[in-house]
Amino acid sequence: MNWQKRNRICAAWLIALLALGERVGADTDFLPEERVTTSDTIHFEMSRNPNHAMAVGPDGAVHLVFWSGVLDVSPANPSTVWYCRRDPVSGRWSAPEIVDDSYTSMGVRLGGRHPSLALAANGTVRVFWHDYRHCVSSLRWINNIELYMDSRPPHGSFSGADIRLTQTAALHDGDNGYVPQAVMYTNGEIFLAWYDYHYNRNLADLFLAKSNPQGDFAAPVPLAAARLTDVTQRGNSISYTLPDIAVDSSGAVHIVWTRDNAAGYGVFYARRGTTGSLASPQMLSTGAATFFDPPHITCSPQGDVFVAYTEYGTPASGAYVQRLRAGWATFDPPVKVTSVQSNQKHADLKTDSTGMLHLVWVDERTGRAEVFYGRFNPTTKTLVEEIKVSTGPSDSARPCIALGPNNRIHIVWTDYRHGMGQIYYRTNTPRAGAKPTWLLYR
Ligand SMILES: [Ca+2]
Ligand SMILES: [Ca+2]
Repeated sequence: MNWQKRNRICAAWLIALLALGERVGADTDFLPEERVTTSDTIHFEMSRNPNHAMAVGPDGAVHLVFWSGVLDVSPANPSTVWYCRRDPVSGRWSAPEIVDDSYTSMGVRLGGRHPSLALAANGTVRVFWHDYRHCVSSLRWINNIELYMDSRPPHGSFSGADIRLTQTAALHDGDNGYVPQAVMYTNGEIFLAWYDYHYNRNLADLFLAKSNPQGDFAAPVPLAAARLTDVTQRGNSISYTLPDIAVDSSGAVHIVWTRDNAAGYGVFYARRGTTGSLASPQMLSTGAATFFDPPHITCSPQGDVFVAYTEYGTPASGAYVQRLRAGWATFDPPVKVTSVQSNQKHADLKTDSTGMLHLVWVDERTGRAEVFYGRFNPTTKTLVEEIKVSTGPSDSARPCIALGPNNRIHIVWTDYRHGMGQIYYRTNTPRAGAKPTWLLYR
């Protein structure tokens, strides 16, 4: 072989390697994983929908909420809502702080679960969760679950006096509100969505409350005014659960949700205008999302809405994205995020200032459930970068992605490598390019 031919072959190999690197992602700029929780004897996990469990401030500090507990809440096995902060200079995580002061009137701890948070421009963190403290033993501690909030001023701590957001007393024994999702609007108002069985013991409806620009809610929230859907208007037939919300620049709220545990698949979407009521729900998929893997939503600065969900099928379940272009009434057809044929689930997503999508999901292509990150171009409908984020050797679940200053990508998830669930985190070195969406609003 002459040297020219050898050089051509080498060049071809180099180009192929570079192309491969482009396709599968240059993970060289990702820093090592960081373990956030360090107790092997406590089971920690991210919220059922962790889309709003992490926020990154303009200083680069990461604010994170999660919870611990077992399957059923009881005095013997209370739950706990936790908060951690990652210092932007040292890169160190704070020791977890307990957020919920969840005690019955008899002083028995029961706890809260499935938290979300909102980060104000002044650095105040507000945490929202559903809380068991008003439940009673004779009804198995699940008869009156209410929404609570607590706040942490910058450089301060959470209070001992949590704020009770819902205060309802139905005649039935399942007057429960669940999994509040908080989103901050540009003027400081916080939108809070949840599902609640107050009006029907067996069929939940969707609710939405809004704070004032200081982040304070009417407490208790007037439930009738917050009600978005009415189960009697859909024939008392479908339980709506696990809403996720995104707020566009006009203040319109975009909502996705799914069904309850017994009802199977379904991805629903509806828009709530700034003054009106909820538009008629659209069903985006009849074979996607479940009560244990609800859909996620985000809104780009261009006004496009993106929904991510798991489509269940054979031979494998896939992570899909659907786009609603700004001002359009119907979504584009769903697009599979990756062409790899493996089981995928738990997709979460954010957009940057250019409208590029940044996704995380759980993927079983390695034989176990691992967290993957992908950058997705919604114009060409292609994945331009793909990186395996978690490094095993056990399963991972429910990742959440946030974008921060200097194009830092922040990813957090539940990881089972220590037996009990633990919270893991990974970020990258600063990148050039697009800004995270929220910087546009400042
Ligand atoms: Ca507290
Ligand atoms: Ca209640």
